Amino acid sequence: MSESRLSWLPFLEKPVPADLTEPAQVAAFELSQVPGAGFRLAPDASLPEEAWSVAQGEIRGGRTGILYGTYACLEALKLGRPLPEGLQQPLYDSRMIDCWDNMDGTVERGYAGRSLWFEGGKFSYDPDRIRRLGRLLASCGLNVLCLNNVNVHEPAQNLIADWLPKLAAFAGLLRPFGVRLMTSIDFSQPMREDGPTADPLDAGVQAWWKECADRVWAAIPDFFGFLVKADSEHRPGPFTYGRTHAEGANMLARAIAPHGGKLVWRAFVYNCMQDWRDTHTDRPCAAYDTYAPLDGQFDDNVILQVKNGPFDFQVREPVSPTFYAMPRTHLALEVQLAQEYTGQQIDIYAMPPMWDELLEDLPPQTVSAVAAVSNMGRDANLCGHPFAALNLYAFGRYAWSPAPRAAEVIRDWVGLTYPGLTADERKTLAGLLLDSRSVYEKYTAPLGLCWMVSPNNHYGPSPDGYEYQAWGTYHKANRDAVGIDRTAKGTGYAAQYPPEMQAVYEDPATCPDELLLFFHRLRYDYVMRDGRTLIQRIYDDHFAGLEQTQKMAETLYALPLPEPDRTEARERMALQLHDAREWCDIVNTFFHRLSGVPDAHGRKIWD
Ligand code: GCW
Repeated sequence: MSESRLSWLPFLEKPVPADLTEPAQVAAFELSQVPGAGFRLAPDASLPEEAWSVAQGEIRGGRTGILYGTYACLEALKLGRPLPEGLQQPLYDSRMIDCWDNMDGTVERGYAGRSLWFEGGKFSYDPDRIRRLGRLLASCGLNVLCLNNVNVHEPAQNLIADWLPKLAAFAGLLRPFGVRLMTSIDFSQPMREDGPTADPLDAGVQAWWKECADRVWAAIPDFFGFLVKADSEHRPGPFTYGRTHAEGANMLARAIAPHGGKLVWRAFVYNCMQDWRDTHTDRPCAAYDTYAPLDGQFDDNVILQVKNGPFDFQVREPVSPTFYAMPRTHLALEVQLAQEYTGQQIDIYAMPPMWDELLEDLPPQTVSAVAAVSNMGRDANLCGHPFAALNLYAFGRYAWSPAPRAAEVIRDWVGLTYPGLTADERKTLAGLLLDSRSVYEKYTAPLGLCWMVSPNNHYGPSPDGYEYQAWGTYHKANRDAVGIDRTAKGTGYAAQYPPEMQAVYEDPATCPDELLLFFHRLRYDYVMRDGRTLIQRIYDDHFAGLEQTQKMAETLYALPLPEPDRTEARERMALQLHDAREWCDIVNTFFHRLSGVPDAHGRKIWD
């Protein structure tokens, strides 16, 4: 493993001494690594822990603030930018990375190798690499790491029991970097330990969790909290006992509240055993239906973590309506850096443009925390594809200060990561990354048509793969039409939005093209705003996506990236090209066979 590949900031390559215990010491260490940086650190107790400012060569800050200030100054120096001015403070207190690591060393939906800290049913890691990981997370402002899968597989339920000393040692490695630990827990844990029930209203269960919390916080006083996936995809939860999710979450929240712990409860609840013949159940409605009526019922230390979008991390979905429906609840936005549905770190897919669009619909103040499913693993380059680290870096930037600025963030990451490229080459790479999401969307799933991926592994095209399955993910293409009617005449999903948004989505004439088939069922001869028919637009987008991928490949091949990034990026590009062709041909053939409508430009569609 080449250690120099762990980071976008070259100074982060240096080993981290084991005896750093305080953020200020870490910051001093980092500065001492950079000749002539000329800063003085001035801890300032009057500032919030994470805030900082810089003036006249002095970085003033709260406890973790001087660490963040140090990284920001080093970044600015490296990019040849002026130092940030004024008081800097993150908008959200909790900027979380959720790792879906299992103790056997696998990572659910992991595309960057095996777990960085688990192997063979136990902890297994290089402490220096974990310190460098802490430094990397701090360098982009992230401060909470959940280290195990939300699907809690044996023996991970013991992380908060027998494994506590090891968990505490792990927490100690990240502490100097201002990163706090969280674990995913199993709601039925008292029963796994021979209790008769996990009913949240049962006094014995409440006492069990309280005792558990006391134990955890005694071992790790700055432990962040618990993350819970309940009543979702066969995980246990309060529904078993006829209790609401507010009752379930609050019971846990009360056990950890005396320690200042947070209870992060996922809102990813839907019927994953749907009969495809059932036209009344509509999966995107599920989170809102379950949680909106509970607004105001959650305790203050509960964070309700809502997936965006309402389905499940597809290439294109409308913003989740649950965000507008719960003003009296602390909501966290959950995004997925792991490219489960977006190319699995084989295809190039830069997320900032997607987040810019999200921020247009969702003012940052609508939520009070952010979380991202990690894309990290044991691969030498950390994220599988050399460019996938951009998404991790960018998430940190957006989490600290959410504002639409994809081009700037991408440009900065390219500048920090590939300082050896010329300005023109860096511009070319940044442009390629900026366009990558739109290209991927075109060859895979244009117009808001989701779920044409291969079942289970979620990579590559399979237009009917999910059509007759129980997951609630259908497009219902027939010889005349495609899409689900989610308007008032259909499933009623659009009515979950505030009226002004609903009005836009209800009418195909005002609904944005990229969401047309998410909200509407339309005939192939439906004439779009640009005068093309729907079927022609489907063909055109897929052909355009393929062509643009070919151009992207030429551009990439011509860039003198340093090794081994050059070789890795080229190898993955060859796969992406192959897969883009599969997507284009298979989806176009699928619709051509159904509709019998020829391509207006006579391009090759296979029969
Ligand atoms: O989309 C699904 C994924 C599962 C994942 C689940 C979730 C952790 O395919 O692998 O399980 O989402 O977010 O809980």
